[in-house]
Order: sequence, then structure tokens, then C-alpha cells
Amino acid sequence: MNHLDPNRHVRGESQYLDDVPVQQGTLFAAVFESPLAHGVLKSLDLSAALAAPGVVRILTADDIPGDNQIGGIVPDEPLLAEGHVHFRGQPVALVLARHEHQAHAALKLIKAEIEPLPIITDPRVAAAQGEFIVPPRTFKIGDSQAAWASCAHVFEGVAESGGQEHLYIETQGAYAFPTEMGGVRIISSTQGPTAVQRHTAHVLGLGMHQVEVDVTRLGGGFGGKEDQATPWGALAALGAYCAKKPVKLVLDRMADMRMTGKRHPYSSDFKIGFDADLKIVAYEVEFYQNAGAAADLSPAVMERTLFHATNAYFVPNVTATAYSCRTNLPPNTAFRGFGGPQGMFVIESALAKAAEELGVPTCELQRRNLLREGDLFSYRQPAEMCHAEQAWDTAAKEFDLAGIRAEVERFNQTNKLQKKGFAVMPICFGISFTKTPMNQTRALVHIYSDGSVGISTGAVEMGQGVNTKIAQVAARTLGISINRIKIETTNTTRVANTSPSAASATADLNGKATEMACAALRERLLRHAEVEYTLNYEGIEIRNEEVLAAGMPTETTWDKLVSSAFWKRVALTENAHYATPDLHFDPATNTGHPFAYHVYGTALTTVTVDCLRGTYTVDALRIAHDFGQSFNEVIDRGQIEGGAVQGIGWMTMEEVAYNDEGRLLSNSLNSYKIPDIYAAPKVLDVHFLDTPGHPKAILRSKAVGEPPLMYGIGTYFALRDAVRAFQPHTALPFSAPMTPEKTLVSLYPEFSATNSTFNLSKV
Ligand code: LUZ
Ligand code: MOS
Repeated sequence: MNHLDPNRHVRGESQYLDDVPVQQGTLFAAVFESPLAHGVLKSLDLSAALAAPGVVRILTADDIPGDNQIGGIVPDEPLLAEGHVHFRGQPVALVLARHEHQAHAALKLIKAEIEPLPIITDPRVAAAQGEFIVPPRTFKIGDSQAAWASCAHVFEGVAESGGQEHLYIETQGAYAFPTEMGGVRIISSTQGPTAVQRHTAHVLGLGMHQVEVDVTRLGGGFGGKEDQATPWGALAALGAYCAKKPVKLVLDRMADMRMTGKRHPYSSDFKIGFDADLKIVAYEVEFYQNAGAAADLSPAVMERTLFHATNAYFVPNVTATAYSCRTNLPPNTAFRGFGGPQGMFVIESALAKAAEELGVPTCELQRRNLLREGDLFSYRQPAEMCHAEQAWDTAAKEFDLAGIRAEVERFNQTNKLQKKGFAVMPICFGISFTKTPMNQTRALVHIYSDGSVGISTGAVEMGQGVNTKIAQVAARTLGISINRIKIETTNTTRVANTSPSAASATADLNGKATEMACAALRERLLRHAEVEYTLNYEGIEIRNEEVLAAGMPTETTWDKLVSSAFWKRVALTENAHYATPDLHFDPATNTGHPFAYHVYGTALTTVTVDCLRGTYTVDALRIAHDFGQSFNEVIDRGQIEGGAVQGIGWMTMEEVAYNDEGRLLSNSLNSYKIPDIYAAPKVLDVHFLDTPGHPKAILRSKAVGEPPLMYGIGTYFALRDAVRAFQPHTALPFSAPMTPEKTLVSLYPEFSATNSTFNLSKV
């Protein structure tokens, strides 16, 4: 079963936001952004812009009829700046013009008088000044303080990981239409239609029932449209509401990069202790999260960092504390992995540091400490149906870990200017929204009287193939061909109060709801068939034994069954509600059972570094992954490949850079590099682990969206391994991304910013 969409994508037939035919009378919007990262907004001079050709209106905070507030977890984010500006790129005013170019031209005529205030871009500086988004959180198990005394070896260090630009191919945008009775309809490129609906209603002072949000598909999300599609939807709606005209707002690439938040950079302190057998006894870590200027999803991201602070390892004594630090950058947000990768990077750094100092291979430390069945995470959920060791051992065997290591060793002994590096990256990722109430959704299934089927759920298709999976679930449950099934747009009037398509849980949640609705319809049709058989209703040739023996109608009897049920006034529509069972979590004690299950896997990475240039290639990425019982291996493999390469990008070449004034330097694809086909691993093997899956996973096929990103972390450590083969200095900091520039400086520590005499004598 292939992904249903790509053929339409390559023919250009798929409908994205920008493909929606433009309605006559549409106004085009452009956003005036704060030119300073922090200051008092004294005045705005709109006169010249208002007089510019085509400009119809310019809206500011004063035009907002409801509450100028779009904050989710914390109400700290105005839709349009009021009184203060807190980051460069913060929306201040919305220009509405007849043509898009006129709206953009008018932006340059707006003058903002802003009295500058001190700018913070570094989370540690923010922490020192007490600038926190929410109070710090600590996850704790055992007693790490007491445990240090019993450790044979203790290591401390600092680890830094950088931001990451989502770079969805389709930039942020929305198209809003005024509807009768003062409402709005919004076509939005969002992972969270309900979030757009709720915040727009709040901003416009309307009930949610007066705001309809519709999503056909996204050209990528990656978390960037979980929360941050909302301002553009709400702004377009504000325009439509005020001007009583359709309003279209689409960010161009550079505006999108400037104005939206990214993956959170983290700066962290770690301390790790081992017993004489090199079992981890204790781990203490402090995470400083760079949240940006408003909360957005940062507190939830910070929490997931804590959940994943020990990755796939068992640690009996853990004290993990996280600080969400307020800085003057665009609010950072969800990004595939949602803080988990940042947490895992730190313990991997701790293990690498320990291994380097002890003079043992990192992979031996890692293997010795993998989670086993029943081990407790710091939040007291046990590892159940744990496949950490199985994943590792299968990868080691299938891909010949020992052979790879020997080959790397041999290569490095015989080569001077090229060095190979190797690393193993085990992963363990919890599936469910960590905020328990979010783990619910609904499916609305219509069987039309001709036997075709339309399905609406809360799932947003963003390239990940969720529509294909839902159609497969329905086809299997109803016993009909997938061609009869259409997955409808995601629309808040058909399926209400949905969680965003996020947390890797979309196929599980919406698939389960679809399965329930389809099962109910199937049962009803079977009951109907039974009745019809005894009544021997004329013209219906379904035999009871045939139907019941098959367990469901066959393709040929389906049409007749449906038609007969319709004429007998049997309900052919079903709405099912699914809420993941048995989840609970107490944020007061940070304990509970927040995850339906965990996903496991192990990646082996081999790289080659050109030690003259600092450039490198990823030779091979070999992954043994726990898919459970995959029912779509094509889509699932694609998620592994894409996720791993995205993770490699984060760890190697993608470098989000702001200057001290909070101005984004990596503001285009000239200055921000993402992996292309040449940067992708030359070999990318995916082995499907033989595991039973999990009953809480859809058809036992485990969630696959986010976990593979974390395989990319292995590339960082493989590069580090290669650099150390050339230059075995111990002062190499743990600082991602490992760009070619950083690699070069690492190879030649004498060639640094403070000492620029390049010394090739060693070579
Ligand atoms: N979004 C969210 C997420 O709101 N809660 C989560 O736990 C989560 N996890 C991963 C990605 N997005
Ligand atoms: Mo996401 S980071 O699951 O929107």
C-alpha cells in the first residue's frame, strides 16, 4: 500500500493553501514586524502607508474586538504588539491592500517609534536575572546526592544544542472569509485547526461556533504549525472581520524565518556517576531552555526534555531540573521530538565524556546501561514491552557492529588526512501527549447510500501519510476496498475540540476513533443483514451464513447491503470518540503513567571526516527500529528516513544564528543549510524489528513520526569520534551542530578565534 498522495503532489494537483482559488474582492495582508528585539512601543505613524496605492486599511491592537491574547499555556502573547515589543519580527500591524505587492510596499512606509530596552538572547543570562516563563521543574527518582559517594567514577560537563528552522516547504499562511452573522471561515495551514479556531474566537470576541477552520493538507509542519499557525489564522480572520472582505495572508520564506520560532536551543550542565561495573548510578542535569519572548509551548517542551532526560538507559538515581528562560527571540516552539532530542543529547554527551575519560568505547557504556523490562523511568512509569536491548542486539548482529568498528579502526590506522568515526544511538521515545487530556479525538464516518465512504477526523495530513493510514484502517474494518474511501478535509465543524496533529500520536488516536466508528457501522450492517435474511427481503441476495462466515460483507455484497440498510432506515453515519485508556500524570509530584507506550530503536552511524577541510560525509546510517506490526511499511520507512536525515541536519549543518541584537542572521537558504541528497547518508538501512507492537498502537503498528529524528544524534558523536581519531584532545566541547567550520576548528585547536595562526605542521 503506497502513500495515497505523492502522485498528485508531483503532478501539482494537490491543493495547498495557495492553490485555493482567490475570491473576488480579496484583500491581501502583510505584517509589519517589530524592527527591535525589545523596547517600549511609543508610537506608530501609519499615515504614509495608509496613503500608499492599494492600501485599504491598517489594523493594530486597537482594532481587536475581543482579547488581544493568543497565549496557550501561559497568556503572555498578544496577537499584535501593545505597549512593548519583545522580539524582532513580532507582529505590530496588519496592512490590507488590493494586491499583495501593495501590502508589502506599504510596510516600508510605516514608522514605529520604539524606546530600546536591554536585550537578552542567552538562556543562562535570562536565568541569572530570574527571567523564567514558568517556575522550574524537577524530575527526581532515588537520591542522586546520596549516591555520589557510592560511585567509582563521576564526570561533569556542559552540553549545548542549537535551534532548528522547521523549513516546511509551504510557509505559514491563512485565508479568511467573513460569513453571515459576523463569523469567519478560515482556511489555514495548521496542525491544530482547533487552536486556530479557539484563539481566533477569543481575539474576535466570538463563540467558537462562529469560527470555522478548514485544512486540506499542509506542505510540511514538523511542529512549526502546532501552535504557530495560529497568529496568521487569527490575523487573516481579524482582517476579514474588520474589512468584511476575504483576506489572504501568506508569509514569504524570509518573513517566515524571521518571525516564527524554532526548535529550542538548550544549554545544560550534567553530572554522571558509575559503579565499578560501569553501571550508571546517578545522573544530575540542569537544562536551560531558550524559550524566546513568550511561553508558546515551551513549558510542555521543557517537560518532555525531562521525560527523556535518560533516553533509553536505566538510571536509579536521577535529579533533572529544567528552566524555561525568557529571552528576546521569537518564541521557540514544537519541533519533531518536542524537547526530547535536547534531553537525549545531554545524556549521550555525558556517556561520551565518561567513555573518553575512562578510555572505553562509548558503545560499551551505552549497551551496559540499556533499559530492561520493568525498569522505572524517573516519572515512575515502568518500561513495559521494552525492546531497548533487542533493538541494540539486533542492530549489532544485522549490521555487524564489531565488523564496522574494526573497519573504522583499520581505516584510521592507515589514513592520515581522512578519519572515520562511529557511534551508536539507542532511542526510547514516549508516545502520547504528556498533557493527558489532549489524548482524545473523534471520527465521523458517513457511508453514502451508494456504498462509498467519507471520513472526517481530527488528523491533519502534512505529508506524513496519516490519511492513507486512516483509509487503510477503515478499509480493513469495513472490509471494503480503499478506493471507496475518501478522507475529508480536517474541519472544526465536523470534528470538534481536537488536539493538534502532533506528538507522533495522530495515526494512533484518529485511527482508533476511525476503527471504532467503522466497527460500529459494520456491526450494524451485519445485524441488518441477519434480519434481512430471516425476512428474506426481496431483491437482496445476501445470505446470512456467507456474511457471518466472512465476518463482514464482501466487496460485491457491500453495495446491496448498504442500499438495503438505507431503505430500511438504518443509520449509516457513526461518530466515535477515542481517549487513550489508562493515562495519568500528576504534575505536582511529576509521577504517573503519561505514555501509552514507548518506541525503541538503535542506529549505527559511520562518518568520514576530511581532516584538511573539516568537511565530512555520513557513510552509513543503519537502523533497527521498533515499528510493532507495521501495516504500511512504505510510509513507515519514509518517516524513518526523513526523520533521521532531519536529525542529522539539526546535529551537523543547520545553524540558527542570532546576533546580540536578536536579529536572525541565518535568515534565508543562503545562510541556513539543510541536508540535501549529498548530505544524506550514503547508505541508509532500516531493519524492521520483530516485535509484537502494542495494543494501544493502531493495529499494533507503533507511532513513527518523531522517534527517528533522534537517530541523527548519533552523527554528532560519530563526527566527534572521527575528530578525536585525528586530534585526541580532551577539551572538545559538547556543542551541536557540528558544522564543517566547527569540525575544522576542532581538528586544529590552535586555529581558533583567539589564536588564528593556522598550524599545518602536524599534518
Ligand atoms: N505537543 C504537545 C507535542 O502539546 N504535547 C506533547 O507532549 C507533544 N509531544 C511531541 C510533540 N508535540
Ligand atoms: Mo509536533 S513537535 O509533534 O507538532
